[in-house]
Amino acid sequence: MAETKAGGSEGRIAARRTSAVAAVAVAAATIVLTACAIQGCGRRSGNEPATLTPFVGNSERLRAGGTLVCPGTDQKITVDGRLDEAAWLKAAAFELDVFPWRRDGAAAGQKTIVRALWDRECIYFGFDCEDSDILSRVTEADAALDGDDRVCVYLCPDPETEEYYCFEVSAMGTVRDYRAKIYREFDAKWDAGGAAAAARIRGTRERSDDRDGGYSVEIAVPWRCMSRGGARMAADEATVVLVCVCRADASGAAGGRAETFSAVKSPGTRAPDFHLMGAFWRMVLGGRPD
Ligand SMILES: [Ca+2]
Ligand SMILES: [Ca+2]
Repeated sequence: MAETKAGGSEGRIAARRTSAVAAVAVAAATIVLTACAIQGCGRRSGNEPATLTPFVGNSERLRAGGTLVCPGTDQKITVDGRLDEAAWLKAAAFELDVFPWRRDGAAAGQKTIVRALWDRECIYFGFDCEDSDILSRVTEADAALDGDDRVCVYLCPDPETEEYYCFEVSAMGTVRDYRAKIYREFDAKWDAGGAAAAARIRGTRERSDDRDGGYSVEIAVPWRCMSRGGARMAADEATVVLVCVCRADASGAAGGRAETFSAVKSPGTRAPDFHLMGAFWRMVLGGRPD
């Protein structure tokens, strides 16, 4: 269930329309894959960083061919860029800890933690991005976000078709959605009806002479906007979706707009490119909310 809070001040910028949906009942939320010890997690307020769940090893397991179990939730997720719903504490969490194309060979760039939840209406992703230099200037929906700080979710619910659905959200909450097919067949006109996204910035935008804290993003993607088996998709427990989650970290340190990419796994290409099946990994829906 998603609801977007539109408007607001800097740091709370809603990007998509409200998607009010009916209430659904409870389901048990399970995380099979995670060795997730929830410590020091509580509801936050204001602009506190959305640092929630310590966890270790999920991304490594996904790289090794493991499957991420995405817990169901019966809690309303308000898509406002704040991961302060209690449901996020039970989400499946992983880190974008691979930087496939860093020129200097350094292992680590800026930290990104991603969380995922689902209910009958939507799949939800929450991002917490450390970012010392937030660059985000594109305000027009569906415009290219190259050069802006952004996070990306690609969902492939029907692997046999190699068709997938793309959601890119900038640090200021601008959304670009499109449908794609391997390899790089893009349908920019496709629109995810009912999808919602919002972002919150901790710091300043478009200023590289100060040090920012980072930004957080919430995304809600309705199942029904995607198709599987030639029909509108409906989610159920044990549904498997292939997922690629990545981030482009823009920085202006060199006077231009350099980008550093991170993800769960490297697609193995020389040049930055996540539009390959090798960039995807498996997610299964757990804990049915009905
Ligand atoms: Ca929220
Ligand atoms: Ca940045």
